[in-house]
Amino acid sequence: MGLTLTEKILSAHLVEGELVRGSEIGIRIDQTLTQDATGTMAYLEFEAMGVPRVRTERSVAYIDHNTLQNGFENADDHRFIGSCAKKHGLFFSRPGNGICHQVHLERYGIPGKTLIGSDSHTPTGGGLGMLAIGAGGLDVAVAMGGGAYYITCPKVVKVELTGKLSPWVAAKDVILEVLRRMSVKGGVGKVIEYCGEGVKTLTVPERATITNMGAELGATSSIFPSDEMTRDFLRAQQREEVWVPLAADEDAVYDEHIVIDLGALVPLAACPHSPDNVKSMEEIGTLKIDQVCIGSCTNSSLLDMMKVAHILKGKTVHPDVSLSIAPGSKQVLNMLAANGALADMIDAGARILESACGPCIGMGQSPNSAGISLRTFNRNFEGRSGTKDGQIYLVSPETAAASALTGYLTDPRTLGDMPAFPLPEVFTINDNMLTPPAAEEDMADVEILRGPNIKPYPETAPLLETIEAPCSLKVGDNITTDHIMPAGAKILPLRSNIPAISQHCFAVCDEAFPARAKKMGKSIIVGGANYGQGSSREHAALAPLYLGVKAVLVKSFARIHRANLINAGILPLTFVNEADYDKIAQGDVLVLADIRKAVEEGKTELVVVNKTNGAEIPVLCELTGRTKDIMLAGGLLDYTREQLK
Ligand code: MIC
Ligand code: SF4
Repeated sequence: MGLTLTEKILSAHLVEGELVRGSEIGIRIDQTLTQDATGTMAYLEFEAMGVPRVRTERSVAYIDHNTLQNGFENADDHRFIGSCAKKHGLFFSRPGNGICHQVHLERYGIPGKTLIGSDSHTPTGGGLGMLAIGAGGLDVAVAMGGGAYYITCPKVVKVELTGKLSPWVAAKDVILEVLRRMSVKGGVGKVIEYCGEGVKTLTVPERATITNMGAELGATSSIFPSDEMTRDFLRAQQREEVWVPLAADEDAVYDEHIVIDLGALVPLAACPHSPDNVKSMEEIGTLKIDQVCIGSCTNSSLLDMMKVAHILKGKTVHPDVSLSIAPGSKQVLNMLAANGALADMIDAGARILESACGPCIGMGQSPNSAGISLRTFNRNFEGRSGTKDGQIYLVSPETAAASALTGYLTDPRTLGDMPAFPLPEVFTINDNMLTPPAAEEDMADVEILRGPNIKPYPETAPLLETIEAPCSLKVGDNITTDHIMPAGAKILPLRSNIPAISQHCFAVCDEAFPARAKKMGKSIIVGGANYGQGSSREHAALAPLYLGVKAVLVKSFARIHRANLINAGILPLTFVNEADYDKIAQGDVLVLADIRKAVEEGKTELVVVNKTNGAEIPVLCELTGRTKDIMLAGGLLDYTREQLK
């Protein structure tokens, strides 16, 4: 029986377990990446483990999220991460060098390698044929120290692409179509593998747009084969030597099969407030817009920017629209400057932003009151733009640029003939903003530079004998990590300070939650389906930990958030019968009797007693050998320290 590409890479990296769908496996990690908003915690955790130098083939620390520097906090974080990178053997991508996923694709990605990153869009590397996975900071810290990364052996979905995209229809429309079909929870526990004749028609940056936004499916990862297109891209990046051909076997067996005819696709948009609320321009109808933002790790490649510049050239942005553009990396920005495309954008009235995440994570450029904003990004969750009533539509760069000129959501196919946009023969290479680490013999002399806002990891404790605690919060389905631990210009600077950031926990849903939880001392959160979707931010587990949350009981979890809860020593529980969700109200006192003993004995079916109304609620506590030990120890940090002893 043939193997899928995912199985080939997994089996070449397997260090624990067997490749049996649904069982836990440990894999060796070749490369890691961190960004600054999750990175400070990751390096504090790495320091706490006591490993002097990273043991991966390549680890890179990027600064791209927190670049507003509205106060000393961000700048202190940059300095701290830079000094950690230097001391512990990592390359450091300085602020201004670009968005982690874009730069990693350009300069470091290698087909067939494994990459984990403390950012949910790490699967961007799948565009190069890497098995690239988003993870919590602590998992990345362990991998930097040479430890394995543990996942549930995924199912593999075959997405067969046939035909060729029509002019002005984009890679973004491909992934929006996949989201329309599979939904934001359709990818949980799965790797999405692209194949078929249509693959050959897509360049690496286009493939990367598709694998990037696979994160919004809840998928473990997404991957393309490594072929001649991959080779062309690596050659143009002057890295052809790392190319290897990779593909699934002809007779590989998949768990699901989807066929997409590229030629039949039309421009699409994800409507507020979910990336799977996908509609065609026709279905949406007339939509007057206030703002357009182009950029983010999904759509900020040179090819995307060249298309945008072409559309804007010689025109003026509509008087009612504010257009901002953030090219994804220094390489992209530099090439746009050299070839004149940047001048075309500026001339049309675009507001050029630095190469960073920017508005995608609410760092500036919030829309006006109830403003309608078209964005080439990957997430349009409520409140993420920085305003609660902003209406965000996710579209391709082509649709965004065409609409910026008309003032209305506009089908880019109305632009007429589309010229060819070829990949350059050579990209401009200058890695001067990627600082190498200190040589091994100089490591000891490097001083770690800490600022006053950088506080230690919150206190943990081994799993209690019995948990008796009130429900401090009850929420519905599809709660995102942007609900649990919002980001944006005001809150993001507190990422290195858990006591301070915890005061904003669940601010989008219930501003009184932090004070209530703290007052209760111990508490339990109850939620619906797909709880914790979105970001990899472990702060969505560390803030509840700090506020005394002992367990989270929901209908179902998103993958990374569930892992982050376990890593923080918070018990993840799911309802056996989803209808039992109605048997708990906020404030009810819940009891998990002899929970420690039950976990020690590996019991998975437990009962939560609602002391307030007497209901007995069966719940699942699915912890395997290793996650069981992590939970008993009080979290991954304590567990790893014990292991290292
Ligand atoms: C995001 O897109 O939500 C982020 C900000 O990049 C996060 C990471 C973070 O919260 O720092 C992610 O996707 O993991
Ligand atoms: Fe940055 Fe946005 Fe990409 Fe997250 S999704 S890494 S915030 S550009």
